[in-house]
Amino acid sequence: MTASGLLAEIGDVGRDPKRGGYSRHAFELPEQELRAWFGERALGLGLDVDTDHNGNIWAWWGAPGPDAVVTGSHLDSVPGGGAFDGPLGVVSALSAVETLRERGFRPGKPFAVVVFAEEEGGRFGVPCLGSRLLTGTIDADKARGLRDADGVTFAEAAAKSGFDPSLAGPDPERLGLIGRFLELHVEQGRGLIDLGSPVAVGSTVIAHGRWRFSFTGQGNHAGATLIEDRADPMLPAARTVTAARRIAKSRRAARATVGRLVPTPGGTNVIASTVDLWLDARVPGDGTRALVDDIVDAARQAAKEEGCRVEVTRESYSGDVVFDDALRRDLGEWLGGPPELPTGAGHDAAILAGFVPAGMLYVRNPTGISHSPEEFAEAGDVEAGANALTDVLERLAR
Ligand code: HGY
Ligand code: MN
Ligand code: MN
Repeated sequence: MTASGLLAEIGDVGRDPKRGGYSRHAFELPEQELRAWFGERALGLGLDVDTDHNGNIWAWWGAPGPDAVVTGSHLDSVPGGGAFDGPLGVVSALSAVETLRERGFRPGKPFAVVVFAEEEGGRFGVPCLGSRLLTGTIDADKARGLRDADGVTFAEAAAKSGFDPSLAGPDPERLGLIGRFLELHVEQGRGLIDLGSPVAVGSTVIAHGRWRFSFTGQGNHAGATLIEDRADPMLPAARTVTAARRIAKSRRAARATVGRLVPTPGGTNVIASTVDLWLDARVPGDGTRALVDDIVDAARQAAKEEGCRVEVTRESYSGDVVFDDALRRDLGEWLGGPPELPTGAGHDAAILAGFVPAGMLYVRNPTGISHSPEEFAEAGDVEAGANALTDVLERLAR
């Protein structure tokens, strides 16, 4: 089945009627449905499927072994996300295996298709949670204690889904099997539109992190409390949002985003007692921390002036990543010299790049938009991406 056909098969899983797009979060029903779908499709291709202690699914073509060629991506989404971010890499990998089988190809090396868990951090707040656990780049106890918006911990959710959370953590044996990792992903930006090419090779991923700001004031009545008698945490929160934009704008290529802001208790006629907001900050090179420090200073100043307190917690951080040079060159040569693109989006391939030779292929997205229902890839480009992946996998797995 073509990559587009496989995408269509899951086109109705996890649709979010309120936000639009898809909400497919770790261990929730839609994601469980996608896991089952992937398992069935992989088994149908004669792959042996097993899920590791961190919730990552591995579909092996032949026996697991060292120097394995591994490809894949993720199936979870951001809230209200697009149809391609994650699934495109998974369906293209399945389609590549089917095409290689039809060509009578048999891998000369161990070969696996992998689906990483909780890449978006859409439920537990830390992106690439499955690949961070696999590689030991997150403390397993910290991971077990991560809570979703309802206060459910990762450990509780994992246990409810049949995993033993006490086993989550670094898996050096499995990681050690990977000889090369290659992730195909829809482009999240306009690079390929302007370059007129359907496919690109990934070059770098910029540093990025997430910080939680918790503002505490005095909850009170919206009508009975004079302005001068208030300690309203919404004010320093709002000032932090605008400060983040002002400060990021003053720095080359810096990005600072507040996409999530939660007042408690959240009543229309209630002055909030606390307001939590999450800052996503990204700067190429080592400028992220300095950017965040300035935003934190602005937040503290605003909190003081409004008679509120603020607590800032770093929830995740990944430094700049440059993909494996030799792999990047091979991909470029084998694909006839497509463009090379940097990205501001994080990926499991970037986590793995710290441990194994890893690379990425991007597929043109004519809207350039991602993390939104408007994310898109034309069927022709989806097939061009799947064909490119098939060709390079055949060479890597000879
Ligand atoms: O946030 C990111 O960059 C990725 O989509 N997880
Ligand atoms: Mn994403
Ligand atoms: Mn992604």
